[in-house]
Amino acid sequence: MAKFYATTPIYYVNDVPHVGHAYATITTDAVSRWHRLLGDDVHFLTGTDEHGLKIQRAAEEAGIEPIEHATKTSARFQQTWELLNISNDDFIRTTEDRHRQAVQKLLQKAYDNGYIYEATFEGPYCVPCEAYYTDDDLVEGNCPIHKRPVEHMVEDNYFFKLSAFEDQLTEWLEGDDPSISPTGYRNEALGIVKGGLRDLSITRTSIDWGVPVPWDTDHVFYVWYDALINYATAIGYHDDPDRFDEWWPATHHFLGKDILRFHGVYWPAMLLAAGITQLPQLHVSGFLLVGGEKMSKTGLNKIEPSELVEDFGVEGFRYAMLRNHSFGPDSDFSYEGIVERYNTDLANNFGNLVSRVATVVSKKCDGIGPAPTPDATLASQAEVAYREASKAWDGVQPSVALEATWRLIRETNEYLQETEPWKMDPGPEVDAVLGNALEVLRIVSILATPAIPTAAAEAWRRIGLSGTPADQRLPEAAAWGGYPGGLAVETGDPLFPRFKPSA
Ligand code: ME8
Repeated sequence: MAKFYATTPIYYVNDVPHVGHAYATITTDAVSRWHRLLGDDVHFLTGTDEHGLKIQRAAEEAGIEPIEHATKTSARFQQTWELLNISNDDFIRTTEDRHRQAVQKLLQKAYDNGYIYEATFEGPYCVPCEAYYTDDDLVEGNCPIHKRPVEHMVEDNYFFKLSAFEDQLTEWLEGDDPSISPTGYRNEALGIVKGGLRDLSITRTSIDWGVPVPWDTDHVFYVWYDALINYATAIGYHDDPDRFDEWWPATHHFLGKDILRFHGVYWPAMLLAAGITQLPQLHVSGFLLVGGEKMSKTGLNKIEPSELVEDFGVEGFRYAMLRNHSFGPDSDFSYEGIVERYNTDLANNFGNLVSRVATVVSKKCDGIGPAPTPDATLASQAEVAYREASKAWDGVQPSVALEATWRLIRETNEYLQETEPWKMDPGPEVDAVLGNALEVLRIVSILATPAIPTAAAEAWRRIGLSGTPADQRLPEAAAWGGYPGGLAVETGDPLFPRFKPSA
């Protein structure tokens, strides 16, 4: 069985989850669910990044210990992912013992292999980034990302010989494997490597909120070098090497473009330094923007995922996030965009198709769903939808996959509009039309499962099928003709009631 190990970034606990985090996690969840449909053995990891100065200061401001602060906020992330029906198999916190041990083991290996040395470091530091910059990186003396003043720091610390990996990283990035997608981000990482790599300061003595350096306990590892290792920790790097060896080659990191440098340059070099030569695949998204600015918890545009769930339901929110934002480029986020998408695709198209078909089956076929016909036009349209959706999910393009799926729904609504089964007399003609529409609903329920698993399962149940669409296996389950006919079809409340913004 093919393996698929999917990871989200682990989120900082200095503040609560926002829509940008939800976007990253929902995308990873949907792609993981797609791989489960393919029958892959999936391991899906998310978690929280709890060390570093940023967290230490946030805790000080709140007047509590860092661990207390981290535990509270980490719980907020876990609750949000539960609310959003995220199917993660594990949730890692970097303050866990399993993680401390893995960090120490991996970096000790890099040290033993001669890739870590001690020196004094001095330079501008941005606390929100948790990163040192050079004077050249700064924009008018400010952090290039946060546009805020930096702090001047002087520290004795350990350095990682990043400069030793220029050739290996270039080879990896230029190689045949799609190491980083979309390609623009691979080129960006390549540009960083080709621009020349300086060694990195990877430890701190100025703070103690971190993982101690095993060979010199006055130091803790700087938060990023601790954080990246979470991906190795969770699959047994420290305590179950066989498990690690099984999963590691199937690693897919999902991340935003803000942390490309860490994942596409530093992390692969750290792995190589520790003797891990198989490098992960990266899937990089752009930012959701509000009024042209990156959406964040500190911006004016702060919107909590739970507020959107209140208005659109879990699946309305999930669907709109996946469908409205093409994975890769920056994308404008708007509330109105969700309203429009929800009403058009979920209420008017999918929801309407489910109710319409059930109602006509109840009137014309005594509530018993007929079987589809083999030569229906819809059969070839369904085949195209499957082919396109499958290619798009494999290539981490949820918006394209859902568009292909919803095209089939629209085509089926049009088919009903043209054939008007509600005007037909009971008999073989109406049976054929409704059987075909039911077969589309069966296929669509499977294809929509990564985005809207609960509504898809409900549609599946209403047309009389047993089990759930998530239990089906692709590609076989998408083949035309799977709806057996003779099943009791249920009418019910609208799956997605039309949303009317309150005045
Ligand atoms: O960087 N649009 O954590 P973080 C789209 N702890 N995605 C967004 C977004 C937006 N406006 N804002 C955030 C960290 N994200 C580190 C990661 S991993 C070893 C350590 C998403 O809490 C996006 O995926 O700042 C981004 O990369 C991630 O949240 C950063 O989350």
